[in-house]
Amino acid sequence: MTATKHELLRSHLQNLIERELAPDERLPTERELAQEFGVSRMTVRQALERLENERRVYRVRGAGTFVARPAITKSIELTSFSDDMRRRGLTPGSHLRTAESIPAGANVGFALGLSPADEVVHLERVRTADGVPMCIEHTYLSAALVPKLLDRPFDNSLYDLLRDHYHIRLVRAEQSIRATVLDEATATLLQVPAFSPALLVERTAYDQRDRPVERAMSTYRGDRYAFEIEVVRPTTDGTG
Ligand code: 16G
Repeated sequence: MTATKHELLRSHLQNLIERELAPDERLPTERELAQEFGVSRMTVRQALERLENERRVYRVRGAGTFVARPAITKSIELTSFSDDMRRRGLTPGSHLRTAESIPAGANVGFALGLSPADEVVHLERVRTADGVPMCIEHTYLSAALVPKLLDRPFDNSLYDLLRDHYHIRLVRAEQSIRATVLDEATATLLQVPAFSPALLVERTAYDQRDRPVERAMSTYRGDRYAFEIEVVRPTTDGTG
């Protein structure tokens, strides 16, 4: 019985958010919803809190609950270099410098859940935006998951290739960003002076089955690249 009321309330709210109301429009009050669905205000509040945590609504103290704008930013999406550049209005490019099959070694093996002797595919690519080098990328993929990758000529998006040929969709990643300076060889590839500042981004990306598929080290030139990261304050107070 309660479950049914609960479900009705949820689907009603969903419908309001997705179809009936526009962003920034106000939802009915907790009291109105409680009355309409014959549930306690606490139940309504919990449903709204859940939607708030999912960032589908936002609440303004003393004013009510409002439909949130769909917020899609780089920080909450796992994007590829190609996606990132296109979004900035630039044309992504790639020069493949190395493509080889090698033993994983301790660090990459650890990240990919392999033993050090297991084979990985290593790709080294200079990534460009409108033809300008932006980043040097070393990518390691578990060889068992991408058979014959090295036989495929590819000079575009790795993530597209993984999706289209291997049915691997990368859905989440653990990532760290560190400041660094470029050694001479890397600086030459990026066409900047040696010892220029750079950002080193290390990523372990997981597929839809939560298998670690990719370990990547991307070195971005510091003068041309900024990471935009959205941070959200957790909502805990339950006021409305
Ligand atoms: C990004 C990823 C890299 C991935 C690449 C795929 C970071 C720090 N790195 O550069 O791990 O291999 O995108 O891009 O985000 P692609 O699909 O354009 O080849």
